[in-house]
Amino acid sequence: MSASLSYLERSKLHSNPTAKAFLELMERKKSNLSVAADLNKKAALIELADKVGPYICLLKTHIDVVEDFDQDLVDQLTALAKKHDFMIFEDRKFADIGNTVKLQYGSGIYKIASWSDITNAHMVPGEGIVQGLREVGLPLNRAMLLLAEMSSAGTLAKGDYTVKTVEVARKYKDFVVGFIAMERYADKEGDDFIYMTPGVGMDQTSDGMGQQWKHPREVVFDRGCDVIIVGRGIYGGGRDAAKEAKRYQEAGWNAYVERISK
Ligand code: 6AU
Repeated sequence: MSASLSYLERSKLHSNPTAKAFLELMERKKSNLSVAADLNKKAALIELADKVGPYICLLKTHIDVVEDFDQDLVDQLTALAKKHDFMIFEDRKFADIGNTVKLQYGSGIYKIASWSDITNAHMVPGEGIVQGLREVGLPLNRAMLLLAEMSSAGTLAKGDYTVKTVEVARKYKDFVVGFIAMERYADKEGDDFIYMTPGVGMDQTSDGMGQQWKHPREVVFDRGCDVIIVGRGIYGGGRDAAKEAKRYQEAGWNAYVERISK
């Protein structure tokens, strides 16, 4: 059912303030594009965020690959998020016991919970990982995605693993607002999960290292997902990142409009 509703209508179904604000932002900005900014220099990351900022709803970071990370990077990214009206998703892929992920999320060098609106986690350790992250994230109004599936060839996140992941998400809906997934699963009464899908590219289908890229229309229209996550398709190979971001924004948004109008 959720797949046929607008992002704005769905924002009203969420109690998590970040999920609500994120769905409103998508509608306001006409963007379901997240850029995966996998760059290892602070200046390059800031430059990319500023260039693609007008076209995205979400900037996805891997903060631990930045060689010259400092608090100023976080300050500049959060200022750009305000300037261009996007949110930040640190793609940390937590994967440890509850007590450890609490420390990894809230402290250390990166203090992810202090600046990242959304983060994600694997379900490998069991539901304690959600409990630990939720303890830190909920008081800060943060939101989380569970990795229910992956885009890479040979992924073990499938079948029963995916089904169990969705069950855990339903238990902690105040914090787990969606999934990293390759397709939308059957909605149950009361479900409204946000589906974010990596492995999106319009010009190539594979990177030779297991990544598998699909077209935005296939992801949003055919598979019913909500957010396209695009990295190298936008900034790779000397591409003009702003131009490509606009192209992906239009492709993603058109597929969404087509989906909710059918
Ligand atoms: O478009 P790309 O292939 O350059 O970048 C894809 C981005 C990378 C991956 O770490 C991430 O998406 N990713 C994820 C996420 C977002 O959790 C899961 C997955 O299954 N595949 C994947 O590529 O930053």
